[in-house]
This record gives sequence, structure tokens and C-alpha cells, in this order.
Amino acid sequence: MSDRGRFITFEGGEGCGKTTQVALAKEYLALLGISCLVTAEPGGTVLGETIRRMILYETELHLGPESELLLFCAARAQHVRQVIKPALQAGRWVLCDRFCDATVAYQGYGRGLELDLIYRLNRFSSLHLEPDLTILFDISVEIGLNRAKMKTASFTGHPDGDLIEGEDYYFHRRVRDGYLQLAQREPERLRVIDGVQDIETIHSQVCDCLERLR
Ligand code: Z5A
Repeated sequence: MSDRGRFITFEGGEGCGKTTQVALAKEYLALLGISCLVTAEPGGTVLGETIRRMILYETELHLGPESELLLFCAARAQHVRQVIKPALQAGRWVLCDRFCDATVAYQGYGRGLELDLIYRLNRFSSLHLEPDLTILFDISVEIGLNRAKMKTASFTGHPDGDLIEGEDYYFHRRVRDGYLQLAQREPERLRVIDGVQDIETIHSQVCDCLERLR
């Protein structure tokens, strides 16, 4: 591989353990002397954080699915241009909590928006950047939502979590199925890990995936 850093994305339904595993992966790479940047979508820039608050918490906006899709894309374009590409060009590895696959799974499979349009918007908003590796943590909707709502409630005080966590079971079921279909379509890029296992077991499987990129 080139001197450019590696771009690794972490995906999965609510509460699947991505954030926990991203932090552990960063520590592991640091032990190997690899400098990495940890970031998340939507977020990572002032625009991204503003959009994150709008989409996840501002009920009075009554965002429709089309507006929601375009806001995720706007956040991504800024994130890639301002943060991700410069880090990769500087030789750093970038660990990103959610990226284009989330848009396919949530806005495509979850909301039912046209998949071809989402693929085109993803290419545009990512400035044609593709992950070298995507790790997908698969977990049942029930377990994942319980974990996620407890986590969100602990810092927002809202028992139903954020606006997307608050969608019904069938929405989250479609998201999970969407992710699994993506993994079937691109098995080389997308590695599926069972998110119900304990944190250390999952971490060692993540390390195995990272090793293949060195
Ligand atoms: N979204 C979208 O719709 N379209 C897009 O294009 C993009 C995003 C980019 C971002 O929210 C939302 O935006 C997301 C999709 C949508 N939907 N929602 N809501 P977010 O970033 O705030 O939330 P999230 O990405 O869904 O992550 P999360 O729910 O906060 O959880 P997580 O990162 O997957 O898991 P975690 O924080 O590591 O773990 C959750 C809890 O479980 C925590 O208390 C851990 O200590 C615990 N945990 C973790 N691993 C384990 C294991 N293995 N066993 C037991 N307990 C565990």
C-alpha cells in the first residue's frame, strides 16, 4: 500500500459497540507506533457538529427524510475535505465512527429513499473517498437499542434516546438488514463481527482486521 494513511470506518446499528471499539483500536495502533485520528459522523467539524445537533435533537425542525439525507451529506463533504483527506495525506490512519454505509443503511433501507440516488450522493459528498476497511458490528435490534438508549439517557436525560434511536423496531430492523446486505455485496471491504460478544473478544477480532492493513 502507499504512504497514505489507512481509512477505516466502523459501522452498525445503535449500541453495537463501535465507539468502544474505536477507542480500543486507537490504543492498539498507538502501541504499534501508528498515529491515528479518531473522528465520527455526523461531526468532526463545526458544521458537522451543528448538523448533528439539528438532526438528532431539534424536534421543532420536523426534518423530512430528504432534508435529513442532504444534511448528512453536507456534514460528510465538509468532514472529508477539512479533516479526513488532510490526515490521510499526512500519513495518519483515520478511524471514523460511521461513514457512507450509514447513509445507505439508515436513509436508504431505514427511510426507504432511493438507493441509486444515495450511492450518487455518497460518491459526491465523500469526494470519492472510499474506506480501505469497514468493520461492521452486527447485533440484534433489541440488545443494541437497550444499550444505546441507556447511554444517551445518561447524558441527555431523555429516556427514548435521540430522534433516530426513537424510531420504531421495524426501522432498526431494516437498518440491520441493509448493513448485512452491504456486507454480502462487498465482503472484501466489509468485515462483519458479532457485536454481542464481550468487549475484549471483539477487540482482538478488530486487531486481526487492522493487522491486514499494515
Ligand atoms: N446516521 C444516519 O442516519 N445517516 C448517516 O449517514 C450517518 C449517521 C453518518 C449518530 O448517532 C446517528 O446518526 C445514528 C445513525 C445516524 N443513529 N442514531 N441515533 P450517534 O453517533 O450518537 O450514535 P451511534 O453511532 O448510533 O452510536 P451509539 O448508539 O452511541 O453506540 P455505539 O457507538 O455503537 O456503541 P458504544 O457507545 O460503544 O456502546 C454503547 C453502550 O454499550 C455503552 O454503554 C458501552 O459501554 C456498552 N457496550 C459496548 N460494547 C459492549 C459489549 N461488547 N458488551 C456489552 N456492552 C457493551
